[in-house]
Amino acid sequence: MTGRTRRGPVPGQVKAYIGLGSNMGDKKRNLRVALEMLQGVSGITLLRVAPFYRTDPVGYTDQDWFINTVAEVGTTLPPRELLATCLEVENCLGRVRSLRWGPRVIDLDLLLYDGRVIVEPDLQVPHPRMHERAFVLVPLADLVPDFVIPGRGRVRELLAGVDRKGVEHLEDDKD
Ligand code: PH2
Ligand code: MG
Ligand code: MG
Repeated sequence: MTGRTRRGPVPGQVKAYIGLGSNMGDKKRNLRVALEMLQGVSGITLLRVAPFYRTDPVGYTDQDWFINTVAEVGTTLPPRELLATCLEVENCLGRVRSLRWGPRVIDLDLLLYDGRVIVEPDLQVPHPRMHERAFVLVPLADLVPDFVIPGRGRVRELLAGVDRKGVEHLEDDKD
C-alpha cells in the first residue's frame, strides 16, 4: 500500500493531505486501520501513503515514540466535513483526549486542503505547526517535495531548515 498509487483521482475531487500519528498500543495497526477507515468513507479516495516513520515525541517529550505518516487523499468533501471525518476516525479507534500533545492511540490532522488557506477558530489550514515539524515534513516530502505550503514555503526547503534527527524510516514490514 505505502508509496503506491491505489487508484486514480476522481473528477471533481480536490487533493488534501492528512498527517497521521500514533504512540499507544499497536501503533502500526492503528495507522493501518485509520487509513482503511478513510478509504471506506464515501467522498474520500486514498491516493498515496508515505512510508511509516518512527519519530521521537515532540512538544511533550515524556511519552513513547510515535509512528507518523502522511496520506494524500482525493475528496469531494468540503474541508469541515473532511475534518469531521478525521475526528470520527479518531473516535472509532478509541482516542481519549487528555493531555494536549500527550499520548494518543491515533491522531489525524488535516494538513493541507486544495492549496487553500482557512483560518477559523476550530479549523486552520495549512495546519499551523506543520512547517516546523520534521515528523510531518519528512513524509510529506516523500509525496510532494515541491508543493508550496501557502505562507510558509516549499516543502523540501522547509525540511532542509528543520532538525530531522529523531525521524527514522521504519522497515517495510507493514503486513
Ligand atoms: N503529535 C503531537 C505532539 N508531538 N510528536 C511526534 N513525534 N509525532 C506526533 O504525531 C506528535 C508529536 C501533537 O499532535
Ligand atoms: Mg497532531
Ligand atoms: Mg490532532
